[in-house]
Formats: sequence, structure tokens, C-alpha cells
Amino acid sequence: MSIVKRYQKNPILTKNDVPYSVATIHNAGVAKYNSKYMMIFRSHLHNGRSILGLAESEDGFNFKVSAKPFMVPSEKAGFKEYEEYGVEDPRLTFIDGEYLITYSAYSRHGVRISLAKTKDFSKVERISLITEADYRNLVIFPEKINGLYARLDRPHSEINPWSIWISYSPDLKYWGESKLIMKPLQYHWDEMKIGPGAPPVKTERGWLSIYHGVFPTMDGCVYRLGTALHDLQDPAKIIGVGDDWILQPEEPYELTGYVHNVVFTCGAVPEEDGTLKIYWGGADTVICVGTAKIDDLIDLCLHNSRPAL
Ligand code: BMA
Repeated sequence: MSIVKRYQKNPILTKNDVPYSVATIHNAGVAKYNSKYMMIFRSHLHNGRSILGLAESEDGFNFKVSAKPFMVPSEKAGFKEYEEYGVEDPRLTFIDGEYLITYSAYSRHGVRISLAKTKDFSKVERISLITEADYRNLVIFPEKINGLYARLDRPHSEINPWSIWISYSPDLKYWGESKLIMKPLQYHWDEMKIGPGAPPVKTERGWLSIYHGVFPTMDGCVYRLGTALHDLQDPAKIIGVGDDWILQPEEPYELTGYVHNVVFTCGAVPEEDGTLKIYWGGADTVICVGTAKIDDLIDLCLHNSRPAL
């Protein structure tokens, strides 16, 4: 049986649920706000560029999309030049009484990560672009570690393709102490690229991270999800990486769409009963949710692991 149980009414959101004109609704960050689940998701417009929308839910399964987009490419000096081609793949972290939003900012200069924040999901304030070009998939830990903010991200270079790094910051703006901590594994389901998915979840046994891995085939790439467990005090230390994927494209809405064979996560919400709600984009076209037991995900990292590097 699969470790992630798909919600039987997937997909939970399609473009028909969006009150403005979009071609897709997919990769979404999700967090609890008071008793509600707040979701910020990516949509392609009909020109192929992306914007971010907002949806909310009482139960984490049934979401209502807001009447207007939440974030569109900025007109603000300093951001405008780097968001010209769109904003993508939002992740949400609740820390210090506010929600941090990290997202990909696309422009003629490449893809960078931008940081914004909101207290109440009505007003949003951009803080800073926090990487140079050729970075994606940046997740911020929900607590300071040894007095510093911590993040995982995925720079790309020819010498070291698409791997996961960690960095730290005293103020969310200036980041350093960067270190490579996890690489794609040759001839494995994640051999081409890996990247952080949902912001790490704190558990007694370590920080649980859901990441995506990509395998190239004659029929294009396949995006799957896997798990890694990081040391609580020193998250640069990976305790174990699950050898098996936890989710792969199987349902029709994951196998075909805007980009076929994709399950891609930007958010997961831990629940008091020890389960994790994982949200993923299906084929870059719709939003899906599934549930897994946090203990099962950790056991996979510990008892059936592959090397991190
Ligand atoms: C990645 C990003 C994601 C997307 C995935 C699959 O490179 O563009 O937003 O979901 O590819 O197409």
C-alpha cells in the first residue's frame, strides 16, 4: 500500500474553481491561520507566465479561491526587473507571528527567489530578493536554529547540477554559512535533479523534509516526491534519506496535463493526530492532497535509506 493516501476527491482544485481567467492552478504553499488552512498557489495565465492566487479552507480539503489574484509581478523598484516573466511556486512558513512567502521570480536575468511576508493574508509586503539567479525551491525552517533563520534551497550549476544546500541568516535578508547537503543519486528515481518541496516539519526524531526528485526518460522527465530527515540541532546533517519515492504520478490528472508525469509539492501541514497533509500539483494543471503518517515517513528515512551525498 502507498505511504501517501490520496484524497478520494482529488483533484481538490482545478482552473474551473478560479474566478478569474487562468490556464492552470497548481503548486501551492499551505499553512494554518487561526483555524483555517490558507493556500497560496501558482497559476499559468494564457500567455504562459505565472501569478499567485489565494484560497482558504476549513478542513484542508475543500478550498474556496479568492476573487482576485494574491500576487502578480511587482511594479515596485528593485523587484519589477526580476519578476517581469512571472512569479511561481510559493512556499509558506509561519515564524515570529507572521507568514513568510518565498517564491520564484522569473525574468530575462534568470530565476531568483524572492521573500515576502503577510500577517493576515490580506496585505502582502515584499522584503527582498534573497538569491542570485539559477536558484529555485527555497524553503525556510519554521524556527530559528542556534539563533539563526535556516533555509534549504536548490542552486544549479554545470559542475554541480540541481542539489540541495542549506544557509543561515540573522535577519532573513543576508544569508551565509552555505553548505551542500544532498545530491541526486545516479541511476535512482531522483538521479537528474532534486529540490526542497515543503518547508521542513519539526518532529521528535528530526526535521522531516519532503523533496522532489526528477528522472529523465525517453518520454521526458518524471517528477516524484521523497523524504529526508535532518538533525534537529544541526539540520546540515542529514540523518537519512528514504530510498523509495513516497509519491509518483499515477492518476490521470498527474499523468497528463500542462506538463505530463508530474507530482510537485510546495506545502505540507502537520496535524495533531500525527498525520501530514501533503499538497501537490498534478501535471502542473490541478491541485491534489494526500495524507501520510509522519512516523511512516520518518521510518522510511531511517530504515530504508540511500546516501545523502
Ligand atoms: C519545475 C518547476 C515547477 C514545475 C516542475 C514540473 O522546474 O517549473 O514549477 O512544477 O518543473 O514541470
